Amino acid sequence: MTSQWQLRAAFAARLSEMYGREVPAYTTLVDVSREVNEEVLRAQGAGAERLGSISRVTAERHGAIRVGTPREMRQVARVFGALGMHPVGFYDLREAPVGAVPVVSTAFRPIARDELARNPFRVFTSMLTPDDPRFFDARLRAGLETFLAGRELFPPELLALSDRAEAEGELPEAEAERFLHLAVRAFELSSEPVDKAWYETLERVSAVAADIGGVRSTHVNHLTPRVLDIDELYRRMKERGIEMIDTIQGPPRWDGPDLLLRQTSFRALAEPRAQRAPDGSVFTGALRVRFGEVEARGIALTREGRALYDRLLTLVDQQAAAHPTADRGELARALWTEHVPSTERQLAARRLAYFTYHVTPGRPRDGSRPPAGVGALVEQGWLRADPIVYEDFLPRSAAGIFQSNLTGDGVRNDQHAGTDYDSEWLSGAIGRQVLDPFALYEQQQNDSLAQAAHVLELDGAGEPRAT
Ligand code: OOG
Ligand code: NI
Repeated sequence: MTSQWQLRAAFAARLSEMYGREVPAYTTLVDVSREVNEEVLRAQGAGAERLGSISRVTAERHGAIRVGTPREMRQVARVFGALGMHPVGFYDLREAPVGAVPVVSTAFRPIARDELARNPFRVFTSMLTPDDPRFFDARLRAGLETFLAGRELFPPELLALSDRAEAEGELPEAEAERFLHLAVRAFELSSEPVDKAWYETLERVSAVAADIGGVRSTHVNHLTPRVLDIDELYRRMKERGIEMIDTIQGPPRWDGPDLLLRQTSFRALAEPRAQRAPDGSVFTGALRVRFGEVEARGIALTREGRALYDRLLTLVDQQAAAHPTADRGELARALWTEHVPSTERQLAARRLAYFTYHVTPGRPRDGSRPPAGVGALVEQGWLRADPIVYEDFLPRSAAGIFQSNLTGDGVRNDQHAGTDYDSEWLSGAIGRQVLDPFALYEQQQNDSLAQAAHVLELDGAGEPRAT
């Protein structure tokens, strides 16, 4: 029998193999990431594994895919459900300041601590919003809906196997093999010719819309390895002559702990794709939609921590606008240094970041009472605090990633009001509850505190309280 986590790990590995064949520059990115990770590990020792074991980090990937309709979203949710991945977080990328990104998104990922440790594979999954009048007029909307209704992304056999894996939590070997084969194939780049005129009609509105609704299948848009030093990786990719986007998205490089998520990418490559001209002839053209991305992950922030992050981003924007020649990275670094606590201890004390707490083996056993409050317990060596790694995405970075790789800006007509979507709406569309990432981290933190309280109580030492 192959369990869900084994299916997930195998799927991630095979998708990686497939994507490496399709996009060779991806393999370079993986190689350089591994090189950098090994060096960081050698230089820092155990410290390098503070936010995940090296085996987890080495295998860690996120994928990005794009679908067209709630029906396709429900289907892909079944495939990911087979892999123990749940929709977490709602991202609305339509409000991006420039460029037309007519999608709303969620991330499918494992949620339990032990599942994440086994393999944290996650997929940023975006769904087109054809009914948003800022992007699509009634005619284009109808055209898109008809086109999307007529395609099948996931064969019935794959969906049936998915349901079985989800219901039973595992698959027999032969079925597991078949499931993996069909699942990987569903995300390969299709060789079916793209209708050039239709694709271009959509592309004028939005390159993302064309990539989703202009073709009769879906494909991995990128697959992202995790690296322990993204600044070093960025340098090395440039050295190799690979054209990177201008910036590393997310928090700046600074002297404090890694926080949230930093990402960068190389530019979308022109890939040969079969196309059909209006006269019916088929030729090989080139489309530029897929790219390579890499990321460094840091500690998950609480709502308060996240609000601080968002505030600082706004401040960086304001200062950058006021000083157009200044280096954005420097501006950000200065603001971070001024406003963000530079140690894990302070981040925990100010409740800006999430940690799990564990009773230390070396705690006093002389019958002395533990102090009240988690802070004091950690301070006096009763508890150890381990940071919780951020498993999700950042809307602003995601919008940046989308935009930096679009061929044209497209158009968004802000005369119209946009269609309202939120997490609840998406839950309804998917037919599964879209989970709140903050609640998941908080739960992990609380579970660890409850566990610690239990251990201390067994020792007759009383109970740690969260305040
Ligand atoms: C998704 C872009 C967002 C990320 O890592 O933030 C993303 C896409 O291009 O489909 O992958
Ligand atoms: Ni990505």
